[in-house]
Amino acid sequence: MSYKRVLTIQDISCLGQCSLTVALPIISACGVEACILPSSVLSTHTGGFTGFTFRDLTDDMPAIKEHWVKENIKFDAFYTGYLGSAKQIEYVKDIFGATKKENSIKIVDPAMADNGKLYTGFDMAFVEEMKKLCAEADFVIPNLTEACFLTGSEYKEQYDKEYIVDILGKLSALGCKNVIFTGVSYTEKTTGVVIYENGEYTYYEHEKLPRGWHGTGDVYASVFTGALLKGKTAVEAATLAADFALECIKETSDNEPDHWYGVAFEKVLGKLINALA
Ligand code: PXL
Repeated sequence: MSYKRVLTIQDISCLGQCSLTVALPIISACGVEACILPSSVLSTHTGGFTGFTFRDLTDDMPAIKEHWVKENIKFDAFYTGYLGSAKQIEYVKDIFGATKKENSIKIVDPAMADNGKLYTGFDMAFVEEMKKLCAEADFVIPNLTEACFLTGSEYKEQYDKEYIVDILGKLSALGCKNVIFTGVSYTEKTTGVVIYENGEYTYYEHEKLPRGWHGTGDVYASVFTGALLKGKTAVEAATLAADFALECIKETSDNEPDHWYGVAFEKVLGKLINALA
């Protein structure tokens, strides 16, 4: 498998163990070149901190793209996460168009919501733009809340497979080619991920831990991206990402329970490197 180059576009939360501070080390650990385009710089993430700073980098994006075009730089894959504004989504689409190769893979994590609610600072206008980005993607990686916002579905805490399949159908109707649906939980003690690839449903179920942690969606999407680019199938990459995210949560809850704002993924990164070596 040849050496691949991924461009990941999301924010830098200076402290917070999410977005680029997670994507860059994880994709690198997978043995894949990680190029970054910071969409914004925040002093911390927005989940639980107050008074954070926010520097919007939207206006820098067209010039960065132009420079890459001038240098004839192309990417094997794109992975987008938290984007700071609806306008950025438009620029991201321009960057896809200008720097893609014939077979570049587009992975979109519509990072905008969790636990039934949009994150601070997002609105329905942003959701509308995000739908358009998802329609261009080869893989969309939503959690249940994001999938509900994208499809106008009712958010439920308890549900069955029929409910999930209905949402998957609506995501396909939006234009999402393949969906890696995270946090799908059919029983009290289990959760898992649905891999919906070329219309085929595969479910990987694992134990559900009592406490959720911030940033695990970013850890998940980063491992999925790195493993896919390293040559794993979508099912293999999705499974590996689930196992690794679970490992990160266990490590944090067992040994760093006061470390509330993110998972201590660094402590288990060696296992990911070994899994992909
Ligand atoms: O993990 C998603 C994320 C990324 N970046 C910022 C966030 C969040 C979630 O709250 O606030 C800035």
